[in-house]
Amino acid sequence: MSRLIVVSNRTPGKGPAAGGLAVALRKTLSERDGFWFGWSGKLADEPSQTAQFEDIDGLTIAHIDLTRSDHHAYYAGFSNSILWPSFHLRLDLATIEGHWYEGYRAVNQQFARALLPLLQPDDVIWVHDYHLIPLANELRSLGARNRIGFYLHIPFPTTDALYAIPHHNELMRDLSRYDLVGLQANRDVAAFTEFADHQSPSSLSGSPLRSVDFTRSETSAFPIGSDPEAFARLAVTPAATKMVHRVQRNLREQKLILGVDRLDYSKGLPQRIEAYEKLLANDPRFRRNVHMMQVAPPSRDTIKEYQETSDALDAVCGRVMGRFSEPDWQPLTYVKRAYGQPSLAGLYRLAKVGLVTPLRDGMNLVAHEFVASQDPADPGVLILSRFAGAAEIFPEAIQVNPFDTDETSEALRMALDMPLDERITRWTALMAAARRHSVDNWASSFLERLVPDTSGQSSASRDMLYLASTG
Ligand code: ADQ
Repeated sequence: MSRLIVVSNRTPGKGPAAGGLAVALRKTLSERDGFWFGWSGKLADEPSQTAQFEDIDGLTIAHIDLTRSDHHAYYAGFSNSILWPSFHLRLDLATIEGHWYEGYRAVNQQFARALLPLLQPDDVIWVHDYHLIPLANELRSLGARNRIGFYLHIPFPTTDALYAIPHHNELMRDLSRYDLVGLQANRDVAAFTEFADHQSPSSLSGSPLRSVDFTRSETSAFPIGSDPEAFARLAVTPAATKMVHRVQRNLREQKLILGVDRLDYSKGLPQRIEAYEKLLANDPRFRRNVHMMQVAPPSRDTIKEYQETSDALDAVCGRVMGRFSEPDWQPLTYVKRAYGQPSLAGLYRLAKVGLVTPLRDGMNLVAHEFVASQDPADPGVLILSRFAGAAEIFPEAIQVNPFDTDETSEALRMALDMPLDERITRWTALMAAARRHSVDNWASSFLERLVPDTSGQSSASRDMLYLASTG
């Protein structure tokens, strides 16, 4: 079996892997030879020319250091102030500084130069996420002939939003240099196809590119998932139960509504709290009988738009607290810190309602984890944004338009009043879907498509095609 090289912005650190993705890829890598390549997390005066290898909990990691200025332009700049907001259709929150593109390309070139000498001819390379769109092109221009796949964890933008991104044509040309481009949902494949069918006639850079040719690159939806069996087990471990008891002491008979997110403007947090406010305002029988907990640790907090989202959330939480709290009852707990997976699994299991209402999301693994952690005999209800990729997987959730806080408030009422038999029927279908779309199935279906047993085309003939297309 060929070696697998996983490439992502950051390499996993020591200790238990935080997210489902790290766990899944770690497992995939443990089943075959290969290594994980990426940024070490360290900033140096000079960019690393070669990678350092390290064994972390049985996983082979190769990492490089970046300079502070390259990292700023590549990560906080082009990746998270241009690509992230544009791909989430928040052009109003994008900061366009043209020079960040040079840092973004420089880091991708640095990744390619450090990775190339480590490659063997039949290695399979799997590149992750929007930070590294140009990597295949950079590797190919240095002579790499390997099968290279790319997976985009965030939504693919509409054509209009894509046109607003500086150098979008180069980025699309870069994507066409992958053998396989994996997207989260059918909606993303439709947006991608629309761009491919109606390309921008010229680039803004002044040097019009030839139209981008996708005929040698396959694009398809590979919806990511969680490890539902692991979450189901985790939710009843002593560590999870400890969290359940801790929260239950204060909740007593109140029903828990739970939100768990990174603090990010794409997650629809202020709108979610507003919907809860409307529930309490419109239906006084819920006061004292429900409690909402929002767990939202800060992320990317050097970026101004993230600080503003944090301030907006503080303000709306304060307003709801002031409006409805009584000396012996608070409607809301807002926790600005991350919890480990066992504590989260306990919280998911305790909650009667999982409120997952991003304004736009690639998939949203919290929805999967919430479903997997439920008690089959008394499951909670999932309220899900129809703009999360997960909406395609979970039609049995109560789906809402997260911008419409009246609709979300009504969904909360429905969920809190839902009889047990309907909760069980919905949850049974949701859990079956979570199992079908487990993270293991995701990784194996992507890799099987990237490296079919009978590819029908040798790497030499692919290479001829590639050279012909690039002139
Ligand atoms: P994220 O935007 O980070 O990921 P999400 O999928 O919801 O979003 O969560 C990823 C992981 O982070 C989950 O395993 C979750 O448990 C964990 N997490 C989230 N909030 C947490 C909290 N408050 N405390 C502790 N852990 C927390 C990006 C895309 C998503 C896509 C994933 C995977 O934006 O759309 O689903 O990648 O492809």
